[in-house]
Amino acid sequence: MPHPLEIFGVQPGLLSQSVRESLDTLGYVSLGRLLDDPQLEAIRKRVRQLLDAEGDKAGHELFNSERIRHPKEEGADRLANLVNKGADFDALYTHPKLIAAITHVLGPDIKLSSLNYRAAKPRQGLQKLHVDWKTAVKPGEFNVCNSIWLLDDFSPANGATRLVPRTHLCGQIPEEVLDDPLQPHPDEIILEAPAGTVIVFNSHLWHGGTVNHTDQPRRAIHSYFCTRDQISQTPQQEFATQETLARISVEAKWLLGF
Ligand SMILES: O=C(O)CCC(=O)C(=O)O
Repeated sequence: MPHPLEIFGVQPGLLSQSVRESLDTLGYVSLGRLLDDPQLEAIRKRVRQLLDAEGDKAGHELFNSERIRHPKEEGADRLANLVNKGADFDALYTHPKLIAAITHVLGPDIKLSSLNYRAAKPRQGLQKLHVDWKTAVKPGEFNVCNSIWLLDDFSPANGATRLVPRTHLCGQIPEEVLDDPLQPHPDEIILEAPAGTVIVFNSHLWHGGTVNHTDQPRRAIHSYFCTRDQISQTPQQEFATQETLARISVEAKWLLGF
């Protein structure tokens, strides 16, 4: 029986050496524009429908989780549990290049932790520099890895994500060493890339949202992975609907932890 990663077509060589080096040394990499215009338009349309339909409840699966409690964020709109909210989102956690990058960081035993939407609202969206883990870890002992699918062009003007390169290797977390994690960091970079791009970043890298200075929301979907031994942010097996299970592949089910 081949490992599910082989069935996904995840083999050495799928990622260039420079991509692997960037993940290792800087802690992040752009995989380029993996969504074309029709895919992007379909995803944006579905997101608009969900925001309208869910109203004040949008993101409730994230905020009400008994497992990993996520504080409600006034400066951003959220949607959660996107695995079960339409086929248009399937590619965002099953794309072979994405899986190759995630497994490069976490090793072969991964699963999807959550698939959520976040949009920095106009003139809001600033987040503290943070990591997506409770404590500092030793370099190489990584438990979580994130990716961000850009639904809009990202720029310093519209609340793009900031990252502090190489901090996944520093063995420290921002809240323990920074006087004010809300402030700009001298070494931070702000992502700039066209809509449709996916950026993979080690979740132990210091990162956070910035202020959206425009009058349009800055939209993105986070496809967030952990090692299989961790508790996922969304209980994927519990939440998986009959419709999802009938639609997705055996490999996708494996990624949900089945
Ligand atoms: O959407 C972003 O720019 C970053 C979001 C983030 O890091 C988070 O919500 O933990």
